[in-house]
Amino acid sequence: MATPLSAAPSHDPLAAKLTPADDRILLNHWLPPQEGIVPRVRIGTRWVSVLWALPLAFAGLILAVALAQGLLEFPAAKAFVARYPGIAQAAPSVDSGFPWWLRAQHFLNMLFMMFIIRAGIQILADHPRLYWKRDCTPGTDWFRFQKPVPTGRVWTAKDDSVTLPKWLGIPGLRHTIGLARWWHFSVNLLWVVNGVLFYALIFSTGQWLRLVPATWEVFPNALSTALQYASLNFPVDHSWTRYNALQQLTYFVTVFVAAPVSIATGLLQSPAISNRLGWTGRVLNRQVARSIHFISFAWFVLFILAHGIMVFVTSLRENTNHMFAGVESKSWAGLLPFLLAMTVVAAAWAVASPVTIRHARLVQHTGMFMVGWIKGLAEWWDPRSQLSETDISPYFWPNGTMPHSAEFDDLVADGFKRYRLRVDGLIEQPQEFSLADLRAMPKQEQVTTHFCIQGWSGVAKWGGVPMRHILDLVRPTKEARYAVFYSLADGADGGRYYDVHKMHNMRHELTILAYEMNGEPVSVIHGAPVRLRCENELGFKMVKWVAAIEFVHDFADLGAGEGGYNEDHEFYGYRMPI
Ligand SMILES: Nc1nc2c(c(=O)[nH]1)N[C@H]1C(S)=C(S)[C@@H](COP(=O)(O)O)O[C@H]1N2
Ligand SMILES: [Mo]
Repeated sequence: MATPLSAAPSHDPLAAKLTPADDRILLNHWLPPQEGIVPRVRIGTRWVSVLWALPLAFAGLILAVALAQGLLEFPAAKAFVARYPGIAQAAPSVDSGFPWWLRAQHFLNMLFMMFIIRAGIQILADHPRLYWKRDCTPGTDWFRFQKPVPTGRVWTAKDDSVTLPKWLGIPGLRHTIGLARWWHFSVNLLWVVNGVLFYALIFSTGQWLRLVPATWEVFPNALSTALQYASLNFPVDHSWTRYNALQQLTYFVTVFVAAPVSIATGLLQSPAISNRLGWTGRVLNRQVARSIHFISFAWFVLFILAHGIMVFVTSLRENTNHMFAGVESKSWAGLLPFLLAMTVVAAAWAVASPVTIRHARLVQHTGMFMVGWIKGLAEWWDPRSQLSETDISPYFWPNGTMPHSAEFDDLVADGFKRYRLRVDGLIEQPQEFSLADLRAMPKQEQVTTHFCIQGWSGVAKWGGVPMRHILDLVRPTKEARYAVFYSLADGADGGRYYDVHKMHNMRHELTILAYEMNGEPVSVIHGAPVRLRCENELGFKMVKWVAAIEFVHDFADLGAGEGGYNEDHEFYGYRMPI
């Protein structure tokens, strides 16, 4: 039988166990640095360092030059190049030059990409492995810059994260995914707005004719251009009016393939979106999406490198005149604006990490202001997607800070017989439930994917009490706007782990208090005796080892007031369905 509590205590003792958190990253409290390794790619059963790409590319380039020069001695090859000089006859020309808006957008794109790419690498460093399968079983990764997963000990996803240099990642410290995500998503939004405007403007002005191939002859012409570049006898340049076919194809892929693919595969990594999409979300599951996202990132990096080099080696003066001054001339008009633009990018590059470390809370709040509303909208989606038992992952990464207290050890020792889940706060019926009480309630089972913010995922079957049932029993008052879940365990930085959810999140069909995982009582590592499952959120919102649930009107006075332990201490957002 549930034990009614006479009245909600005026001051919650668990709330007193929360810790305030600093608004900056305190280096001596933060997860200590850990080196990764040089990135490796798995080919069959062998792990090959990506550094091999350097000598291979060098050898490949020399070979390409030799081959192209040799080939162009043949009359047939010469005839081919004469017939397809690089720009198709039928390719339309654009005679409005490079208007100011196009030049401004090009500059903004460059600035935004610097943030997006660096913050993206930081996010990857929080789980420095890529997989094709949703399960993330150790050993099934195809790319990693971390050693193999150690065996014979609990190795959490947090243990697995690695440090990046501060000039590369934003902000470069280990496990700063919370802050990196604010940068990545906020700047992504700006980048998407810039991109949508760009699409609208190029299609309404005829500038699109530069980018979209209009004839099949683009392919032989692209081959011909590649041959000419490789022979070091560069094709004639008419980029003021028309790009050569190779250039056009590359730009086309970047603007119309890589960019949309990046956006789609980014969004598909979100629990709310992936779960909502059903079949698509299953085929393009989080790890497939994450791997493709990485490949399109690699395309962007190679493109930027090649593009940058070509700007210099073809004609820096003419190219910068086009893109930074909007003139077709041999003057120096574009050089100064170009250098200014590069200075702005370099300055932003230099300050991004130090500013983020010093003003972490500001970065968090700015990010919430920029993209928090989009995340909030996605939270309203019912996470309908359920999988079947055959989908259950053979391995499920553990994560978080395990309980270390005599209180918890005592509970484990007697099989949680003395465990009580306290439910109080703004409800009509404050009460305590034993594990037996919970087991006697209606049981719901669900096979779902877990999405950890760090990037890994795993499928398990969870069994427990629907939160809807608990709500019916305790009857929250009208004032209750949030449910606070307190853990029996502390968080990484001391003070109780806790997390806050909006009420509507508690009414979702798949929100349960789980006491079973894959048909067995939940293990201590995974949250015994009871852990929350809230399938439209990222993993950190699902408190393990739940001690109490309190219904409140506001969470500003709890901990540092951000709505949860990781929100307070690691600068995450409290609504995280994306
Ligand atoms: N009490 C508590 N709950 C927690 C955490 C924690 O550190 N402490 N970590 C969270 C994170 S980040 C994740 S991804 C999931 C991991 O659940 P699992 O260990 O069952 O995979 O638990 C969440 N719940
Ligand atoms: Mo997580």
